Amino acid sequence: SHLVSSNSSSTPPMASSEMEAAISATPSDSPTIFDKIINKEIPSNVVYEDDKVLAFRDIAPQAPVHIVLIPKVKDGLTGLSKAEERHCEILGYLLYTAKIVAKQEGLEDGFRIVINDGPNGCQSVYHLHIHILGGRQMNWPPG
Ligand code: TR5
Repeated sequence: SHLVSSNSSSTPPMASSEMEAAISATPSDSPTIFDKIINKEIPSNVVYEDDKVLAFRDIAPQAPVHIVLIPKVKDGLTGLSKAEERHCEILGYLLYTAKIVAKQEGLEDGFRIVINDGPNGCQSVYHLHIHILGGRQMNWPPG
């Protein structure tokens, strides 16, 4: 017979914070928090919306203006590294919309666009998104 325990492997149990980090660091095509934001199940501070994209203020802003811009339909685009030729139209539209949002936010002195991809890119939400950062002098190189 074999013993059954809640932790039958030799790996020590994970703390819930480690579990969360591991889950968010694991690229997956599962629904993310952004689906709930798109569906208005979770409130967000929307700054731009149309039929294809949604832009809202980042909950943990890294600059005076920090906006997250996402496609409403993920279509497998968990991140830029998963882009296929069929995504070219929405990818172009996202960049164009980033410019519209930057202008709307008064970032005429310049701004920074960031797409984090995968664990090394520090991506935490696996639904493609463009960060729009501005309102201060940005640094180069980035961290
Ligand atoms: O780290 P990456 O590049 O994947 O960017 C994900 C971004 O989503 C981070 O800058 C987070 O601060 C942001 N984020 C995460 C949540 C969230 C959010 N922005 C607005 N509202 C949010 N809600 C309600 N929940 C989040 N978990």
